[in-house]
Formats: sequence, structure tokens, C-alpha cells
Amino acid sequence: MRKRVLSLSRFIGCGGTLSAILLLGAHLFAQSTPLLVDVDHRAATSLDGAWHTIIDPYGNGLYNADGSINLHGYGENRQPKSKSDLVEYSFAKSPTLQVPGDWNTQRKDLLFYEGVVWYEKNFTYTPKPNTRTFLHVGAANYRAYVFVNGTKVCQHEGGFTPFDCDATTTLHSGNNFVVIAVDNTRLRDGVPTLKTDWWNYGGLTRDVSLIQVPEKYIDDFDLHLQRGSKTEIVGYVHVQGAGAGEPVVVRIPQAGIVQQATTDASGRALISIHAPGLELWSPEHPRLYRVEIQAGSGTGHDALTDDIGFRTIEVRGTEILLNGTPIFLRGVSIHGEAPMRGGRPTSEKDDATLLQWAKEMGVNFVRLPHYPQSARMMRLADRMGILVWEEVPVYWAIEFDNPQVLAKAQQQLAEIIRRDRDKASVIFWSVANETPATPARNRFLEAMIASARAQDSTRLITAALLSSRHGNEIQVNDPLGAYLDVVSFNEYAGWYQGTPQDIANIKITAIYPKPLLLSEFGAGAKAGFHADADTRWSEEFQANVYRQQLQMLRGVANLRGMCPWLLVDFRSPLRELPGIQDFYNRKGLISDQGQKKQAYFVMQKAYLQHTIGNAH
Ligand code: GCB
Repeated sequence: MRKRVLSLSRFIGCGGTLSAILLLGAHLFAQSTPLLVDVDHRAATSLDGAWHTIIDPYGNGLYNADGSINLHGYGENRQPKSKSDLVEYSFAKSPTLQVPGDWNTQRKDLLFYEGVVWYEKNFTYTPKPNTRTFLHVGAANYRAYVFVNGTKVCQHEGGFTPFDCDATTTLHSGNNFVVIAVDNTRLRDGVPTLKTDWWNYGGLTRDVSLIQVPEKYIDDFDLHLQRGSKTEIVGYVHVQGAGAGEPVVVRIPQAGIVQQATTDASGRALISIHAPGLELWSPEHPRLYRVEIQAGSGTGHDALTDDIGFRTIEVRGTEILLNGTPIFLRGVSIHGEAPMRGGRPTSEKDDATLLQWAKEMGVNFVRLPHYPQSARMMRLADRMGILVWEEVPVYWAIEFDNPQVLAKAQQQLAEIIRRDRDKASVIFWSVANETPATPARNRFLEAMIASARAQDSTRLITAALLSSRHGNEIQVNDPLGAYLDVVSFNEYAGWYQGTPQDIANIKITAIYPKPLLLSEFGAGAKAGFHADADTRWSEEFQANVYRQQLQMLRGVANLRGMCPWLLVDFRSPLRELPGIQDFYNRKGLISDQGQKKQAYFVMQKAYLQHTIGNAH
């Protein structure tokens, strides 16, 4: 396994392998996998499809008795050498599961399964001379251990972010095999921790592929409009393996741009482009430019393309400015769950259905809680002109006083910023959801905010804060608000607190002179269940909560955006009420089977007729 430790400047976004050091006081956490950017624009050998799988509830083939990793377990994919040889597992004789895909929704007996599942795939491969090959995993929930031809090449923790294993020295010409053990056991010191209001879908939930690159390759770049400017593109290109003097060219043919640069000793070339006359990206005009990046010259050169929108996002006083113009964010939240069939989304059709339902409701913005969704989803939002809130799973009461947990959270944040900072749609990094304000929590999230700002100086930082109800007042006063660009908060008046009738009398008070965003409100309803507006779980009850909320929210000063909770019903182990919930959180405006509830139309009317929301 290639294990490298880079300087902090690399980690905070100046390019280079994401073998990051996270400096946390005296604590050092070295993450062992690199991370290629813009992977979806590279030529790849897909390993998607059927993989042989072994269900290993006790982690027998993975863990030694002391919990360490057994390098000579099932990862070796042994075959009996003689008729007397004892091998107590066989991938070849085991059933298959589809990759990408969670295991829970592929086999009935795995719906509630938590533990280790082994995946194995055979493939033929021909490495080219003077190249490196990475095994790319889009996401594996929650921990993954990767073996190529019997040798462990990397491991990764974090269920929603990608990683790349350098498999160059373990691959050979001809027949090869890869084995990946995925363990979705929930951990007290995990991110997220033991309790979440979403399903713990396990497995290789996103694409797996092989990516071949030259010896010197572009592993990272960042090109964006300088904050506040509509004409200056700045950033860098990092060429892994290069020293000083490597030529780099950035071309944007549709804007007539050709920019030459040269790497410094760390392989990094600074880019600064004067680009007058750019058409800026916005929901109304989601203009993407084809960007071509080349590093090196001659046979060993590396070339990448990307489709990038250029826009600015800022806060001025209590306003949010997109390309310098105040905007109200008409949003909705969407969990990463496939419409109609459930489970993790695995295709563009899954994502497009969700975003189309949102768009039809009149949104210009989606909150994607509580963990990073796929890069494909962000690409689609880029093309459809939908602004996006991305979030890391710092959810409820994780171990805020544990430096290793901070390291895990910072790692996931770094990975998602690195993956998605080329997406114009993404305007927010959310560092947390509903975290109780304690001194340890404050320190933890201040560190997260500092990391996010260091890695991306152009986007807005937020977090969904808890609010507190005192009689008819909802107070937004979490001390974290002082550190955020936009103060987002959740409130469930009419559902968890008070009655829908009380909502009219509520006053929301926030102590921060900043833009406010209502990141959650809502109520549950079982689609097709009709009763009067006082009957819980009826569509009428939910629609009434929405009507009352909208009326009350019209009076909230500085409200610059809202995301009702949420677009579609989703699976949750916390929601057990038979006949109503049946393990689904029913706060969707649309059922898991695609039926629009009355409240959907209440929101749609308000958004399409612009009867809610002021940009200034
Ligand atoms: C919340 C959480 C969200 C839950 C939601 C609910 O405050 O942020 O994850 O699903 O409430 O339905 O209770």
C-alpha cells in the first residue's frame, strides 16, 4: 500500500494526493488513499455489474480476534490446491449482487443486515507501460478494505465519498481479481454515529472502475471565478509526480481562452485568467463551458476535460447574492434514495426523476442532506440549473470531544470539497445538522468551518442548527451562527411542537444580522389517507401545517431561503408505526411510490406564484 504523508498546505486544497494530515493538536491522522478529481471525465474501465458476494456477519474473513485486519483472510480469494486442502469459503460458488447498489434492497434477507459483505470480481486487464492504474470506488458504506490479486491495496472509512487505490504494482496483464470487504457496522466513533433517521444502506453503492493515467498525471485542479469578480478565473492545476517546470495548458475554447503555466517544485501550476465576457451560470441560464487541461507534452502527457459553470455566490449583510444579484432560495430537501424502488440511487434516471419532481414544484435550490450524494447528481444539477446544499454526516450527537472523530469528519469534508468544487450548482458546504450546542461541539464545528474555508474560499458555509421554542417564540441563537455565512435552522412547529393552529402566532427571532435559511420544517402524511385537518397522518393535516407555516414565514425578516422537509418519503429504522410508517419517514411531499400529496401542491403554488420569499 502506498502511504504518503503530505504537508498541510496540500491538504487544505493546494493540490496533491489527499493522503492528508489532519493536524488536531497533537493528534495526527493519516488517510491512506489518494483522490483523483473529475474522474467522470476520464476514460475508465468499468467494473460495475455482477460481483460474487459472501455475507460474513461476524467478520470472520476480515478481522483477527483483536480486531486487526487479517491480510490472509477472504481477501486472498483462495482456491483449494488439492483435494485435501481446506478452504471454507468460495466466491465462485457464492451468489452475486449488482454494483453499484446497496445490498439491502437487492435481497429481502439483507434489508436489515449490518456487518461485513465481501465482493469479488474477475476481470482481464492490460496495463500500458509507463502508466499507473487506480481502482476508483465512488462510495462504499461504511468502511471498505480493498484487495487486488490477493494483496491489500487500501482501506477507506466514510460511506459517501469516493476513493482511489493505487493498484499499479498489484495488477498484471491477463486475468486479475479484486476483492472488497465492506462493513456497514455503525460505530459510536463514526461519522455519522449510531443513530440516524435514515437507512444504513451497505455495500458498493456507487460505480467502481479502473482509471489508467500517465506517470505524471493531473490529480487535482481548481478553477473558479475569484470571489466578487465576474472576469477573473483563478486556481491551480496539480500534476502528481511532476517537479518544477512541467508545462500546463488550460483552454476554454468557447471563451477564446488559452492559458499557459508551469508547475513549481511541488507540481502545482497557478492559474490566473482574465476572461471578460463570460456568460455566468445561474438557474435561469445554466451555462457550462468545456474546459480542457493538459499537463506535460509528448507521449507521457495527461489531458482532462471538464464542464464548468462560472458564477459567484456571496453574502452582503442579510442578503445572498448570486452573480451579484440578491436571490431567494426556493428549496426542498432530497434524501439519496431512488424513487419508486427505494435503495440508493444508481442511475441518472433515479437522480433526474428526483430533481425533475423538485423542479416542477418551482424550486431553484435543493438541500441534499445529510451526507454527500453522487457526483452524478451534482452534474445533473449543474445542467438543470439547480443550486445545491451539500452536507457531511455530522448529525445529532456524534463524539464531539474525540479528536479522531473530528479527523474523520474533516476527511469526508475534504473529499467532498475536492470532488465537487468544479460544480457551479454547489453553493453551500454544510458542516452539520442539529447538533446540541456544547463547548466540545463548538470547538469541533469551528474546526470544520475553518477547514472548509481553507479549502474553498468561494462557497458559503452553513449548518442546519437547532432552534428552541419558548411559548410562541422560536429562537435562533445557537452560538455557531457567529461563524456561519448563512444561519440555517430547523423548526417543526405544528408537528413536534404545538398544534398547526398555533403556528399563526409564532414569531421567529434570530440574534444574527445575517441571511436566515429555514433548513427544515414539515409534517408527516400517509399518501392517500384523507381525513380532517386535525387528524395526524392525513394529507389534510400535512397540507394545513404547510399553509400555516408559509403564512407565518412571510413575516420573518431576513429569510432568504427555505427547504421543506422533504420531497419524498424515505426509509428509516426510527419510523415503526404499523400501517402508517412501516419503516418510512412519511414527511415527504411525495410518497416513495411517486404519489404527490396535497402539501406538494401547496408548496408548488407558493413557489410558482412567488407568494413566499424576499431576496432583500
Ligand atoms: C430532523 C432531522 C431529519 C429528520 C427530521 C424528522 O430534524 O434533521 O434528519 O428526518 O427531523 O423527520 O424528524
